[in-house]
Amino acid sequence: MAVLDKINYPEDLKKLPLIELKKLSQEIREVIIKVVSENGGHLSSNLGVVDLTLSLHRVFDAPKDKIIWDVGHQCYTHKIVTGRKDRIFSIRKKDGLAGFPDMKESEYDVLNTGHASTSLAFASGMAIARDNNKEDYHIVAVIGDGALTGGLALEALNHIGQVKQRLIIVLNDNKMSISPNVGGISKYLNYLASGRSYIRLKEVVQAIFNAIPGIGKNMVEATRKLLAVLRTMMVPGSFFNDLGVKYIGPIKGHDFKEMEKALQDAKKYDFPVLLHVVTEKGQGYKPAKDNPRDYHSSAPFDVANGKFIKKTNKPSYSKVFGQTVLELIREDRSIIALTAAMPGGTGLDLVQEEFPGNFYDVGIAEQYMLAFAGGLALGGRKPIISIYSTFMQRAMDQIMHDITLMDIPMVVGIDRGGLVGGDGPTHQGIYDIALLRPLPGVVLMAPKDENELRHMVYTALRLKKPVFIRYPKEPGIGVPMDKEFKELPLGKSEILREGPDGVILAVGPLVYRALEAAEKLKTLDNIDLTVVNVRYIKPLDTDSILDGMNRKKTLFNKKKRIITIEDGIRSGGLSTLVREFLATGKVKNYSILALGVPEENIGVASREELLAKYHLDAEGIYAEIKKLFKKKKETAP
Ligand SMILES: Cc1ncc(C[n+]2csc(CCOP(=O)(O)OP(=O)(O)O)c2C)c(N)n1
Repeated sequence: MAVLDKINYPEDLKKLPLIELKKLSQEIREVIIKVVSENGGHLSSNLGVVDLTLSLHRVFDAPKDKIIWDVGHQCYTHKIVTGRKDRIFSIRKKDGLAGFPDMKESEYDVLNTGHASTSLAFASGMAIARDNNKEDYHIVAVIGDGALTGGLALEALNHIGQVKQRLIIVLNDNKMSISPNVGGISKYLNYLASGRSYIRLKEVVQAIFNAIPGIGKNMVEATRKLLAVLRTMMVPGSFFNDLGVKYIGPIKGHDFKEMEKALQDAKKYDFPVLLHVVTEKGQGYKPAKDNPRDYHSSAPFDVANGKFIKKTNKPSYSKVFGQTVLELIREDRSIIALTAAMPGGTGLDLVQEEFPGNFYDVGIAEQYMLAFAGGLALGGRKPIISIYSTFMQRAMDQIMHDITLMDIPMVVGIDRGGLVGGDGPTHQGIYDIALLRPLPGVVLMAPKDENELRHMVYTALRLKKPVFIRYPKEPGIGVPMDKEFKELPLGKSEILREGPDGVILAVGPLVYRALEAAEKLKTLDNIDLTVVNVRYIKPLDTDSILDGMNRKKTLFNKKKRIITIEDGIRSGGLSTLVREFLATGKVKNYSILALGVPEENIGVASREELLAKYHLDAEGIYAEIKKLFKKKKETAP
């Protein structure tokens, strides 16, 4: 009988002898590997924290004690042992378990997470609230070495060390963010984990004595004695201790006995402690252990050989973006490519390999990255950033205060703009248009396909302004790629189909879905529409709207029809821009159908399922427009 069969809740774990615990950890790894091989998901990180999670749930009493997972992508074992074992194969699927902690899903999920570095701030606030309420429970924040590079986490650490309330920080150090971790703190953690602080001290003391002329060699015995005393006085983790957070570690994160002893120990303190737990990403599955980056957010794969199951040979927008930046750097070395901890996901790893001097991975530091890019630009470099739409939200103040108000030139690729499958509400890229739209001087483009993306990056560099280019997480269309770059005239859209009955304005690759719908409307319903690839959401090509609306009169267009299609939040997005223009009075007697994402909390589903849900696939666009015209036809004279 599998040990997992008798585990449903944390109490069940507490009874297990060590031998069964080790067997359970193996069984859980097998489940995680199978689940991710089928559904896709965060493999490496989840395999890395199986033992840590089991230890936490054995030592603490959740849900009374609060265990907070930073980012939350590593929560699979936690979900398995907190009553969700039977649903684990539904993870990331429509109506299934969320891939991240979700308070609505379980009382064991203290916090909804997805964006990095929030755990310490929440833990700190909750600890103060607990103490104010005179309640008694433990608060444990589990944060990775990657998430600790985020400014928000460091701000929290700064405050936690000052207010000194009781809480436990478990630093899960696997030396990796998604890619190898970067920065001084990461180096410092490696130094602590290696136990080199004493060795280093020894080297320094010996070097000092040896450097004293004449007496150096004779002091060996004295040095030895001094080192013995210093060793007993040495406290590792001085950075944390000096901040006011007691450092405990390093602790072997796959050794249950050592971990549980350290966690029990941590419970005793009535001030903040940090347990430095060293784990290994991908533990238990060789392909993930050998290549933790590619299995970080993994596509489905064949368990037998670790090969990813490729659904298409069409290039992703991210890859095309990275390739384009690489080609541009070959011609112009003043270009600097920037990512905040996502070199692989953004395609900028191509630049990192060929031009490491023209590339910076700043860690999970989106705010810093934008301001840093501002500095590069003021100094005469040409920054090109790639950032996921959802994480760009973090850097909105830098975009406003530090970039657009000074009109500092840079190119920002907004990757995963629009509806994003799998990861759920925290990872949606649907707010970018609405956030950027009101900012003065900003140029915002969206390519209809991967070839146009190349021209946009090229054009953006030449505009010498803050330029944002938004593209989705889906395969490219598979169009042929132009060898030569060309400039796309600023603020000009592209008319792809002409018809007198109304005009569709579509954003990004939704243009192709709109074209498909328009063809079907013509063939089946004799509704003949103009289709415009918006290209520039800002500045918007209002001439194309006027042009599209002032065609010859037909049965359908007595009232002017305009349809906006965007996979972003409707309020504040393209539809709002168009409404604002129409409200100027230049167009009379119009009506607008705005297809986009309503203001609601989006559940977990694939991108295609979400597009269908919001009538943004070809079928949905067709049906919605047909409905609109049916209404019209009935009332037409
Ligand atoms: C603000 C923000 N930026 C980027 C990401 C993307 N991201 C998800 S997990 C991750 C790496 C986190 O590394 P670490 O905290 O060490 O956890 P590990 O996966 O190594 O366990 C990154 C960069 C994010 N979730 N949030």
